[in-house]
Amino acid sequence: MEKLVEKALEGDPRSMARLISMVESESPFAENLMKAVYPYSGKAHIIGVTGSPGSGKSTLLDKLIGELKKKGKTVGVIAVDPSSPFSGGAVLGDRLRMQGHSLDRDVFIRSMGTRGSLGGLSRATYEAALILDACGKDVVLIETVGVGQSEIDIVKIADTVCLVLVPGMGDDIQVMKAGIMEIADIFVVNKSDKEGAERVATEVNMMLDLLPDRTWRPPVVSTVAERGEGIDALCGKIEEHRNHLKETDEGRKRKYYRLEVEVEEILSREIARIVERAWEEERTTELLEKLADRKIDPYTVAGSLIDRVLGRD
Ligand SMILES: Nc1nc2c(ncn2[C@@H]2O[C@H](COP(=O)(O)OP(=O)(O)O)[C@@H](O)[C@H]2O)c(=O)[nH]1
Ligand SMILES: [Mg+2]
Repeated sequence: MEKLVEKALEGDPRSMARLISMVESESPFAENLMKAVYPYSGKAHIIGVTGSPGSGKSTLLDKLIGELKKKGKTVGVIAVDPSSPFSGGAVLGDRLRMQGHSLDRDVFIRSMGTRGSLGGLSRATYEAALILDACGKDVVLIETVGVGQSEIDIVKIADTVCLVLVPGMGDDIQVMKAGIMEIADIFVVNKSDKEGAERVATEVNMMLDLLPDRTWRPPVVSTVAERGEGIDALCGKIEEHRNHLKETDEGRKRKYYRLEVEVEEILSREIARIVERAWEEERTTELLEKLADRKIDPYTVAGSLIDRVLGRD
């Protein structure tokens, strides 16, 4: 495994892919591998792109990759969208199609599934982003489908969150969903070639006016991803946001918040494992019968199990 980590850290795409597979499959080596790569992470700019299915996120990502490559940046992409697997599309182009994605050392693309029915981002998504970061990608782009929890979860991973909106999805505005407005750092009105795009932008701005003043007012950028229009402007705003994070206390606060969540999640996962194991040992037919006969209640059972795990009995 050491060899594999070493090769991945040197930027070998196949090794990176294998490390990601290991965290995705919850391999017993996953924890040690994360410990090994962790010290090298924390340098990449992690950008989340979220929005409703069909809003053009993948198309936008495709163009963003092209733009970032032009600037000489190395890019990692994680697409958490089981409904539309990321193809790499037009910009990655023929050269890649000829040699296969895995041979491109500048752009690494990985599709991942969501864990759980609500589309929440899995821990593995976060770990995959950390791996790509540690392996030297300057930018890690994460595409998530904007349904429910995953669009909120993205703040736990990304430095910069871009929310993609499109005209013609009803003027109740897609943004009104609780919490979404607050998590977006940049609003992208994609499909601006369509009628009603300007109104969407105006409405977002009006809604931003209602929010309490923050040190960063999210800009609203209009794009036509399909034609590559507005991509420079978007790149510019992404860069501006990154600088804002660096120059203000905001960046540090976010980092601390994420580290808090990270430790909390690892703790919950580890404790859940310990408790599950203890319960498996304790769970006899006899005990279940006692529970069924109401000779003992589940609270008492759980309580004494916890006492035993914690060594309190
Ligand atoms: N008219 C128009 N169509 C677009 C634009 N960007 C993407 N599309 C189309 O919208 C559809 C969904 O795009 P996709 O990138 O797969 O959306 P995703 O589900 O958000 O990843 C595709 O048919 C795209 O060609 C745009 O700026 N204008
Ligand atoms: Mg997509």
